[in-house]
Amino acid sequence: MESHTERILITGALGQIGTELTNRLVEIHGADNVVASGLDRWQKGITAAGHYERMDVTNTQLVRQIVKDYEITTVYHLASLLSGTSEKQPVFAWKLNLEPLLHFCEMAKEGLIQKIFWPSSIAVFGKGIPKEHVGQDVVLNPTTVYGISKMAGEKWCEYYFDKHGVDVRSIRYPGLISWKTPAGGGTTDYAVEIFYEAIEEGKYTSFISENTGMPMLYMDDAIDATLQLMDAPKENLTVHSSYNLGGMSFTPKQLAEEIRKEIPEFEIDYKPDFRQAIADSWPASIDDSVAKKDWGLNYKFGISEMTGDMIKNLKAKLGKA
Ligand code: VAH
Repeated sequence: MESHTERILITGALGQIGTELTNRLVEIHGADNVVASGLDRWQKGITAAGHYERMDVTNTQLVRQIVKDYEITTVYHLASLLSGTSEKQPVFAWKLNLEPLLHFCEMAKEGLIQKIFWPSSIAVFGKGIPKEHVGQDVVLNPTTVYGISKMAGEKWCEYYFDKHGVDVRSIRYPGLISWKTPAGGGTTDYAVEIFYEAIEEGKYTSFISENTGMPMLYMDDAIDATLQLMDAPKENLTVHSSYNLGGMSFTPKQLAEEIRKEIPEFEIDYKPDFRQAIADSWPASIDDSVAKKDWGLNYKFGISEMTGDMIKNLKAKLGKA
């Protein structure tokens, strides 16, 4: 009898999203049905997956072999360079952020895999649109390497759905904040670093200016949203590029004020760097009503709940409880 068990491959499994998504997928599907992969050597304790493969996602032959060997049905393809890093390595960013996605879509077209999740980003938005409450279907005019690569990836997702019925699903994540994995070269990662510095040094120099609002999301809500989208009946989905997801919007100044409620002596100053121009090109807030309608997107963490949870868990992680 055909098995209906999902066999899951996660690329970028040791990254910011991958670390937490892997553990949640193991809880749901069992360790033996989850294959974590990454460039790093096996890092015991980071991931609960039953299998780990050291895999360069740009090595298509190796990826195909792993998909076949483990009889993978579902791929969470997270491996990517983020915005800050991509600006420094545009050609490699294009290769890494696009080619593996294309190959996974080809594998799905061939019937080798059944379902794909791929993260896009609010970085696909750029010039010529309002800064606030940006809608699902506005013109995409990214001005960063990362945003251009994510816009192209969204077009490939839409193409493979329209032409070949490939079940590839995607979310335009805002900045993601978590305590389990350190920041990874993103423009929004000031909102991760600030917590480490607040706890360890009592002060932080932000590379984003004080009144720059950006859409942000706590990782718990990001993982919940990802699993909600992947569990949604295919016929309910009306977006086949990538769903807007807005989370909460705040500025470095507002976040610092929240941190001071837990660490009163915390001090912040501002020295914007090259990432300020990236942040200025992005919206300050997002309209995610289509995701709420299609697959029931909701949130549990606002800025206060997130700040409290981050500081509690980071203090324990850093031995400062
Ligand atoms: C970045 N954290 O800063 C990512 C995200 C919306 C930004 O895609 O590059």
